Amino acid sequence: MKNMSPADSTHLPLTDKPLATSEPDRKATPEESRFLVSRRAVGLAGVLGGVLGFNRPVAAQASAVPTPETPSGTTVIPVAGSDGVKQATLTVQFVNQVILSAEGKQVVAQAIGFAESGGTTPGPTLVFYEGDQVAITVVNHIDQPFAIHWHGVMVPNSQDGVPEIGQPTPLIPPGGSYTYRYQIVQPAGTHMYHSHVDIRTEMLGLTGGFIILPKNNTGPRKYDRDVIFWLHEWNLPQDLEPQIVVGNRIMANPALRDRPYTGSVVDTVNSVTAKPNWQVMDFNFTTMNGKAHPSHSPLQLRLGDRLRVRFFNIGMNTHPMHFHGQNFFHIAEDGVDLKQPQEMNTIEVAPGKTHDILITATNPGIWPLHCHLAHHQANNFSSGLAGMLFVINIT
Ligand SMILES: [Cu+2]
Repeated sequence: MKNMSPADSTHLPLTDKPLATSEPDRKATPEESRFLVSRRAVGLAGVLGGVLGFNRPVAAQASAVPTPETPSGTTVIPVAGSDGVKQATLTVQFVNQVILSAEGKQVVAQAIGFAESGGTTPGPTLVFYEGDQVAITVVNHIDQPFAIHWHGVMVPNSQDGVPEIGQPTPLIPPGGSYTYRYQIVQPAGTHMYHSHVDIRTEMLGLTGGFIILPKNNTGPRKYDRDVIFWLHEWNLPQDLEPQIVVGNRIMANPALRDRPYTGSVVDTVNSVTAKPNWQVMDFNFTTMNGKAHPSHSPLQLRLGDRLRVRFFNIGMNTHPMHFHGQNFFHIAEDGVDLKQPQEMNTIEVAPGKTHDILITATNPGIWPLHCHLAHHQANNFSSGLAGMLFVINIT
């Protein structure tokens, strides 16, 4: 984007022109000034925050590609062997996933996870680079066969992971393993991996993120931090008494009506360890990277930081993810950069989709990034704010 007019200045963080500098006390460029004063909907605090943010480096080095982070999870950057092939291993096993740990209570889902992510789901976020030759060995330690589908990744038919339709792709038996081999032939972007055999396996957690990074940070979208948020839904049996039951569906908990609001995030949640029921739509727990609020630690940002957020959804519901305090830019969908990034504050993440957004921290404060479905802002319909919510603290 050359010869940019002031009207275009809200899109400045997405231009090819590097904004980054490591000079600690430099003056803002005219373009940066236009961007900051043109920010809408952030209020005076946001504008002031943006001005203050000038005095901090936007990115340490313009050429560095930040390593994706997986809050409460694991990121794996495979290393090339002597043959130049990047190698990774995914060991699939039954796990006890602690999706909520707060106020002395634990909610544990008997799920499917990965040894490499410490026995949790989602699995480790795999990070490759454009052009990489990859070899990913998948080991089956559960009691049923499955195959891994590389969702959005352009692989040969034999590596696609859907044997039930006759693809020449292997079914990995219990106790067996298979090494998927292919070359990354597409540009950098955000993708997924998940089981494509027996829907139970993917609903119970046989999933993970797959990110292709550019070899050099020469693209138009500079950022300092890169985080992934895997969106997941769970139905777990919970002791809700008294409750209103219509058919077999819990409609409300009348205890909440007659009790003053306590603000407790787990006030109707008991400790439980159970198999999730994958056959229903009334999920009572929702998680980001396998944990429900308030089990996460807040993400800390400094004014001026540019945060790339990658959303993943392979579940049953679309999650309208909303951020408070300032807008963000939608920069990519299904791993493909948008030609015209869109400024917004809520993005719908439908099943099967990945979306990338860019948040430039201009408004100091403690802000929630959360799903806007009401039930997904609670743990088991409790009154406190919880569920699919992550706190971002901008200082
Ligand atoms: Cu949701």
